[in-house]
Amino acid sequence: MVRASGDRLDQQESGDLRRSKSVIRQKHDLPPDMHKYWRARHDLFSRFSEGILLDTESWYSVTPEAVAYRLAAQCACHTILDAFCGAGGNAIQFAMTCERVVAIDIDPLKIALARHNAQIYGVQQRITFLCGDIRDFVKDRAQKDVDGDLWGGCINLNFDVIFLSPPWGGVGYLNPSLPEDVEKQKFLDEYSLSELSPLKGLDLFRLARQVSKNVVLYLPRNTNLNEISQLSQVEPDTTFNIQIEELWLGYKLKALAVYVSELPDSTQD
Ligand code: MGP
Repeated sequence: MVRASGDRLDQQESGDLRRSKSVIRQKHDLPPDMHKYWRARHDLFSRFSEGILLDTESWYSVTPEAVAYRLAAQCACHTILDAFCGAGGNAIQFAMTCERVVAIDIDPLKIALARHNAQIYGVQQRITFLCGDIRDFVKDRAQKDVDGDLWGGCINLNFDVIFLSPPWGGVGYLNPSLPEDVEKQKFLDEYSLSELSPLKGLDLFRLARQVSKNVVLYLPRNTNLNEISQLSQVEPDTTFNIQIEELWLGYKLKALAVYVSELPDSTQD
């Protein structure tokens, strides 16, 4: 079911969220191997102490605020789609550089958290939150005579940019498991785009291209660069410009941003 809203959470919803067992309110609600994320809480959200709420998955997958700030500067445009918004770390920053943000997540809890967190930053009015599957959103957009009221009236919007920060398969992404028949080589710990979910990297890119000419992916720092370059071959008749940016927080590399845009057709004068 799709529910759209940029409005404030009502008091009951806010209360429900605070009482939810899935929301982590203190360090010891996290497993010991995740305490490092608690220690980094003010890097994740500088306004953490004002009441930011996260569930377990968001603790390890939210984009740290300074990184989200950089991505938002790079993605500044009129209308942006955040296809896997999670607890809202990126959407909040996009709301500061873009006129309109549409933020989708399949998990209703993530949408409630993102709306709550956006309220703390005072940007909830610039974000339309939609609970649903990005694959359904794209499918619905492709329908002929699509009902314009679908997906909170966002179904027919022109998106200048689509941003994708999908699940990477959990905290073990730096040590991907390998098929037994693979011999030990030097770069065994490279991350393959085929480990992304709910779609493998190339399929995710194909899906994103149906929404916008400009696709931005937030990927593991150990992603195989050859696989990223294969994005350029997904549409044989289109020439792409692909830029890969290392996203550092202090002295630590956190992730890669991959910016893909279309180059003009040089055969047309
Ligand atoms: P990390 O490597 O788990 O943490 O995630 P850390 O503390 O930087 O690494 P360490 O080397 O000090 O142990 C780094 C960043 O990757 C996080 O801040 C998230 O923004 C991002 N990230 C991590 N995971 C597992 C995911 C994921 O599944 N999806 C997305 N979109 N981002 C993730």
